[in-house]
Amino acid sequence: MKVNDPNMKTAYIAVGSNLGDKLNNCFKAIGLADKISGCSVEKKSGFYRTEPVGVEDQDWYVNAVISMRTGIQARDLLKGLLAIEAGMGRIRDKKWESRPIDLDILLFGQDVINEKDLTIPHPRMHLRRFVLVPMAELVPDLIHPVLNETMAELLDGISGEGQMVIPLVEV
Ligand code: A4P
Ligand code: MG
Repeated sequence: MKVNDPNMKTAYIAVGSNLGDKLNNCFKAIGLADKISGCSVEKKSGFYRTEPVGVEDQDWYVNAVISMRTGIQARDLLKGLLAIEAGMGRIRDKKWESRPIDLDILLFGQDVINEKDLTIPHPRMHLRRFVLVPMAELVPDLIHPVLNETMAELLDGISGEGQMVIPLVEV
């Protein structure tokens, strides 16, 4: 499939890790995402250290967002991402809530999908600084297809309480 094929869409994927070598896990997952058939990674946000949201007693996460050009269906992209998660394993961990990698589809073009195993836009993306800070960095003017606000506006509208997001400076 050609890169400028009009059937191709831009998908935004949230990348997160709070187990093991978190930054390296994110790099590895992004490299593998680029190999999903019919897809290529286009842009990457910076990486951030982020306070765990909605869970008690967890280690801080490393989070980022990537954009992908994709000519496949959202459902097939999800399959590819779930295979990467499975391949990167949770083998040495006993509590499955922490994980070496989490890959969520945030947006898939301007598509709105409400299926049993797939909800797009991601139902919690607009509430989360660990998603909106990297999204506003990458595409501040991109409009959320349901809420009709830009990423920058959504970020402005949420409280930072309990949601620290700190740029990670690589050493
Ligand atoms: N699924 C439905 N819609 C989607 C979608 N848009 N993208 C289904 C990906 N998957 C989607 O996912 C469970 C199932 O959701 C998938 O099999 C798919 O069919 P999962 O990733 O195994 O489960 P999860 O991540 O534990 O659940 P969920 O609901 O995705 O959790 P969240 O809401 O993503 O929260 N704090 C910080 N700072 N950073 C984080 O990254 N992440 C979470 C996880 C909590 N707190 C966090 C972070
Ligand atoms: Mg998830």
